Amino acid sequence: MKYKLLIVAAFLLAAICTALAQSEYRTHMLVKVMPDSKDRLRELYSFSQLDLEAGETFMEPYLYAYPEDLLLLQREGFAYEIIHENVEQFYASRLESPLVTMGGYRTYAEIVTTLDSIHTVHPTITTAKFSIGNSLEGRPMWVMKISDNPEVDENEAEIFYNSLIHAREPAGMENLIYFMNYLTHNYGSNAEVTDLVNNREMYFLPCVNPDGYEYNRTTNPTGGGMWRKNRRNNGDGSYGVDLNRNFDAAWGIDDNGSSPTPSTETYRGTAPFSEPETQRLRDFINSREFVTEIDYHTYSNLVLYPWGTSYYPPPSGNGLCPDNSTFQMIADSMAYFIHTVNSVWYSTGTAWQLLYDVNGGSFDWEYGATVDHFKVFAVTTEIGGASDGFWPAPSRIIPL
Ligand code: 0X9
Ligand code: CA
Ligand code: CA
Ligand code: ZN
Repeated sequence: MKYKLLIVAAFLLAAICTALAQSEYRTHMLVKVMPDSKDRLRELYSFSQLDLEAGETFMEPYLYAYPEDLLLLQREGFAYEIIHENVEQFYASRLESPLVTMGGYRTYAEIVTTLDSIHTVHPTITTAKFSIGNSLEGRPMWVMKISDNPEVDENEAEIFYNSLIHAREPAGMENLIYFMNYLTHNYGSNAEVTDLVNNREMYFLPCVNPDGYEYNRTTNPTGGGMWRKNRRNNGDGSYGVDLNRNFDAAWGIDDNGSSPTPSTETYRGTAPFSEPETQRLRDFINSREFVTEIDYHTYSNLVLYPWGTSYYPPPSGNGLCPDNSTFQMIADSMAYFIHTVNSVWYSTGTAWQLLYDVNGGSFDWEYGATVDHFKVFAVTTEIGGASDGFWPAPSRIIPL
């Protein structure tokens, strides 16, 4: 009898340990994968549990790997090379001293105080920050408008800037805040800036995914956290929905551009707009008249535009939107100006041409859902190169 109880207890303990192990943060290896042909590269990308990102070359992507991922590579016969045994530690080691919060990147709380201080110093061309609603865990999603007569809804083109939909991409947020500072500091002295502020209504949402970003601060307080999704408890021991797969645009049209598996990094959620964060974004966009939008991501040195998936619009489009040439012109001009600032040429194109298929992504809905709102010329910038990775050294923030 005692023996039986002991066995039951042991099983229970094992079950609890598994549950704990699944919800606990695990560090990643940075691994270069070397498939020897394009077919094998495609095969590699078909394993949706693998967190693959751009590498130094197209044929050799980087994998942010758990130990079991290496077993998969071995089983499938992919050559690979471990670059860092613990990429979080590597990121932390090149970030600033622990005395500076998050290795030189603003925390969520610091983003909030930054918005407050911009408004305090420039009250005539900014609104006070306002919330467009709360995240799943109840954190406000703060927005600030920059324009002349900021409290008045004027007849000026409206523009939307946002960042940190992916929690491990803080260089996008620093880029967005740099631009807010640039506009407010140079208003009245720089003619181009003054013209923009006088004749546009620019809205800034620096942190689309506060729960994921705060989670990274908890697990990796000095920076380098690799959490991407929101913090939805999926009920199977896994957490998080990829917010950039949760929009109502070709949502879940295949398992290539997003994943039905909750534990994967591109999990699309249980339904389009199932997540509070995407609902807030949707309602805010529907309440305004945006003509253009940028969402800042990292990394790969790209300017991307719709469509996200190669056979959009469904059921069998060719992946090019009706405004393809306009988008090309916008993206190429952006790439041109980026080059004048930092001497890096960004590649331009649709997500599926330059990266991989994305379904349920934000810009397809922003551009395509014209029953709900204006047609938004929405683009994604992927800032920085493979050596920058997700937490570039702080000395790289200004150049980026
Ligand atoms: O996969 C993504 O969501 C983006 N790349 S990232 O490495 N930052 O995760 C690309 C998104 C393309 N944009 C949209 N389809 N909206
Ligand atoms: Ca105005
Ligand atoms: Ca207006
Ligand atoms: Zn991203």
